[in-house]
Amino acid sequence: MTNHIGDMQNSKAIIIFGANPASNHPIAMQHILKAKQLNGAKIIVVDPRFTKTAAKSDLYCRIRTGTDIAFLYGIIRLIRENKWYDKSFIADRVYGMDDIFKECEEYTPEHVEDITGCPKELLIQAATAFATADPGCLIWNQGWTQHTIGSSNTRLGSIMQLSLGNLGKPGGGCNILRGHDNVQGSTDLGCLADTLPGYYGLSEGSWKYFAKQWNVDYEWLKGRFKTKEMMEAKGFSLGLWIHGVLDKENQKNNADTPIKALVCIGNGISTITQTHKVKEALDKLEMVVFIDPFVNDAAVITTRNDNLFLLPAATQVETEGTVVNTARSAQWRTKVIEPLYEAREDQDILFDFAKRLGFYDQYIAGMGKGDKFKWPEDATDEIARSLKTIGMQGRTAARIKKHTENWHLFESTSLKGRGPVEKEYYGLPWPCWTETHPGSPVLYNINIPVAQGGMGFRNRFGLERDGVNLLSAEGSAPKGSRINGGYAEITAKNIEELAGVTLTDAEKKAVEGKNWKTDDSGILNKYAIAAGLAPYGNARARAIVWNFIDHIPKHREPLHSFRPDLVKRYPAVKDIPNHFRTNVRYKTEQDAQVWVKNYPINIVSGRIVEHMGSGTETRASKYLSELAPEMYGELHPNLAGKLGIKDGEMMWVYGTGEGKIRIKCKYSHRVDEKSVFLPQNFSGVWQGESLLGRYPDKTAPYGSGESSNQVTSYGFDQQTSCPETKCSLVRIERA
Ligand SMILES: Nc1nc2c(c(=O)[nH]1)N[C@H]1C(S)=C(S)[C@@H](COP(=O)(O)OP(=O)(O)OC[C@H]3O[C@@H](n4cnc5c(=O)[nH]c(N)nc54)[C@H](O)[C@@H]3O)O[C@H]1N2
Ligand SMILES: Nc1nc2c(c(=O)[nH]1)N[C@H]1C(S)=C(S)[C@@H](COP(=O)(O)OP(=O)(O)OC[C@H]3O[C@@H](n4cnc5c(=O)[nH]c(N)nc54)[C@H](O)[C@@H]3O)O[C@H]1N2
Ligand SMILES: [Mo]
Repeated sequence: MTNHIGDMQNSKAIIIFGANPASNHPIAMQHILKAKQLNGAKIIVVDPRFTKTAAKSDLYCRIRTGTDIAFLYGIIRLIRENKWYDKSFIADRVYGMDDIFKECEEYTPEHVEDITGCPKELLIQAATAFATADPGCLIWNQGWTQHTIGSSNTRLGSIMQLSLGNLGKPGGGCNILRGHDNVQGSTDLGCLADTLPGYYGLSEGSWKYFAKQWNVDYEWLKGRFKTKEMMEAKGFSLGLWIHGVLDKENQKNNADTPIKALVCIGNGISTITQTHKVKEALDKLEMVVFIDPFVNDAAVITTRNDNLFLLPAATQVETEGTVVNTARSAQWRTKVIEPLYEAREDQDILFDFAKRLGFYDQYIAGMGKGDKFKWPEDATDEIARSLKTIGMQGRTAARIKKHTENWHLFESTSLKGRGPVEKEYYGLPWPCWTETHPGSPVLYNINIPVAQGGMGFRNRFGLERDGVNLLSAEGSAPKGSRINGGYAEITAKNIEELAGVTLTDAEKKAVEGKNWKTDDSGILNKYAIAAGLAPYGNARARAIVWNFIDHIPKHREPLHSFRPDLVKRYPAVKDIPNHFRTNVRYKTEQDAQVWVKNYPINIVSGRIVEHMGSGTETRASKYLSELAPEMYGELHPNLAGKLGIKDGEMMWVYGTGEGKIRIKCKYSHRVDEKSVFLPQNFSGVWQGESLLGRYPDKTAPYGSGESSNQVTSYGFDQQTSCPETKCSLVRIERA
């Protein structure tokens, strides 16, 4: 999220794609409603389902799932045609907008209507309301990311904001609402298959940097991997790990080794697609461990009867440490009670794992205090020291605690503090470059100095591309900058010239061979910021990503498309070998059959307000289960009528894979006549059979139901490998 949730109150128009904050982010929704009521903001919702959020909007555009790119190009075409774009922002701060303006040509309102199903008048109204408002805020969430082209959705949305100059200003921005309370924190810390903490890559240089941060020997680290090649290769991702268990072909990408054991900590496994395959994989592994305060729903999905371990984890009120919200602000969480019964805090379980596996000393070495470390403060400070790429240096445990203790002194629409936290922003949103930096509430804002949270775009991809300068133009540096225009990322080599300083011999020695991402001394950041320079440089935002499959975002029909006639014009990419160690099918899956012939109904997938994620936690609540006790599918009465299914009757839903579910039919006008809405929050029933008897005594949830992911289709994002839960076809019959 470039801006923050309170900042939405500063908007004049808010366009929401694939998010339903009225159900899923009720706090964010309050800020959105305040923007509407107090600031006159127009609210536009683009969603295949008429949600509770849509009910509060000024304009609702229903589109077919997986067609957001066509809709966005339709908006961008209108922006170009009507000259609503921000000419100087594009000229000074963006690379590659010409290619976007060219690509949008084919997306006339009529053509967009044909692809998306949204009447062209609505597209024009939405584009007009959003593009003529200043500033306009873009919100998205999982309706955009869980697609084969999810990464293209998020890129094109951001490009739309660039074209309007809506980045770097309060009330604007690209604002993803996201999921669990610490999703941002967990990706910051490297809970990803393709990065080290802080989004450092997997190259030898990054590993060597972290060996130093963690106080361990690089050779020792390397020795933990089968080969150096594996150490530097992307791992299996959450969506794809099952293929490392089940398919010999994929194991070739994993040094010819099958995955043999799984430790699952804080994840509901029924929430990835193809749950029937997940079961197969769980059954086949040699050992499975769940670390969870509840009985993880996957533990009853598997029918293995040995080497299955449930380790009771403490809940968040029984533990302490930082969480990071979607807007990059950190908060200190204090322990309310000691863990009850046999439950143990996650880190203690992991420390014990490390002891028994023989690397405990190395595991804790980064905190630099041997066995005398203080948890979680010393770990927080290690994070602050090491994660320089996102500017975490200023986020020490002491500062974060002070912010949380004084949270009532911060103003919510600007995040600005008063009194003891004067001139700082709540939770020190990163980048927070130094221990005196206030944090950065709005990314890429050049109207304030770097020392006060300003910055341009990062210089990450070289200085020029095909003869075009990638640095930003004259006049587009943050306020108070020593250099008026663009500049490269700060290194030991250029600091003297760019910051206009002369380093002492001792300083030179301290920073030798270093850059802003690797300098432990803090000298480079200190001088850069004193000269008004962002340590990561000042460059153009890229509309063209030459190292991605699609250099600019392209509409591609879903693998299981409702419109085979459009597949020819907008085909999926070629199959991708070794995509997160898995050979992933795209074009061959799309062409395998005319899917819609046998599976004529489109899934719209999403959440309900009563339950969270797999529902493991919330379905254990008697009262929430009373409100939403069972799984269902929403069908338009006209479609249900055609299928001969009455409201409240049971129906079988068959997926394009081998999965099927037996669920209740709920008549609803929220969906169109070709779709079924399936909530994602149930588990505990398997193809018509209850699994409740498989739970250990007295641990079965109050509410249970079939998991929608039995019937979501095969498909993974072409860049990130995120499972495509949001585009699937099914067949429905009366049960
Ligand atoms: N009550 C509750 N709150 C939650 C959660 C929960 O389970 N329950 N989960 C939390 C988590 S982990 C997350 S990630 C967030 C998710 O928050 P959201 O992203 O808001 O959640 P969803 O309901 O999955 O999806 C949002 C919308 O996307 C729409 N959609 C589906 N396909 C498409 C498409 O192709 N295009 C467009 N434009 N829209 C589409 C759906 O109709 C839905 O209304 O919520 C968090 N908050
Ligand atoms: N069809 C469909 N599928 C989807 C989605 C969709 O929209 N549609 N959305 C996707 C998204 S965005 C998400 S995030 C996932 C859902 O996300 P998941 O992470 O798969 O689901 P949760 O139920 O939130 O699982 C969290 C697990 O962690 C446990 N837990 C809670 N607190 C702690 C703790 O402190 N320590 C430990 N060790 N464990 C803890 C809970 O008991 C639970 O078992 O679903 C994904 N799948
Ligand atoms: Mo999520």
